[in-house]
Amino acid sequence: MFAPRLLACALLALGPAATAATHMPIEVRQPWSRPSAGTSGVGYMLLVNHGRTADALVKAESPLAARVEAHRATLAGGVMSMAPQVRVEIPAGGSVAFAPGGYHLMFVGLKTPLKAGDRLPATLVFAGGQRVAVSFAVGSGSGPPAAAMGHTVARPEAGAERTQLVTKK
Ligand SMILES: [Cu+2]
Repeated sequence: MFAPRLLACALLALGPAATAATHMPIEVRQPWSRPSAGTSGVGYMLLVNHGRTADALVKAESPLAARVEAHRATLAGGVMSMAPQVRVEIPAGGSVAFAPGGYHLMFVGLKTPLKAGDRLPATLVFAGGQRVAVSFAVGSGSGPPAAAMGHTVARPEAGAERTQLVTKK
């Protein structure tokens, strides 16, 4: 019979994806951004590592920017400076905040200006092999806009919860 065979095919096709979900320890919480300055934009978020081993953000890309860099801002002698980061470690069971005055993503060479209410799409790549699609909500204030609240991008965890990608427009 045709139908049961088709169902088996569908199950086979879904198999690998379901398995991959158990290897996605990183959760991205409240990704948000600010209106662009010139052709540069920023990205803030909280990276949570639910895994039992350390992981690291090693790459980021966006269809709206020429390149995306991880930076760390530090204040020394009253001068704020930014240093590019090759990788940002996230300890096992820990988290790293990307927030004003510290770590942030820098979107270089934006193809379109960002204003409050916009969304900035990006893909984050982790040392463990996980790729997470993120949609940064652009706000006008100094903290995450309402649009970023409860905007969980990826949920991991072996068994307990399924990984889900939520992309609001
Ligand atoms: Cu920067």
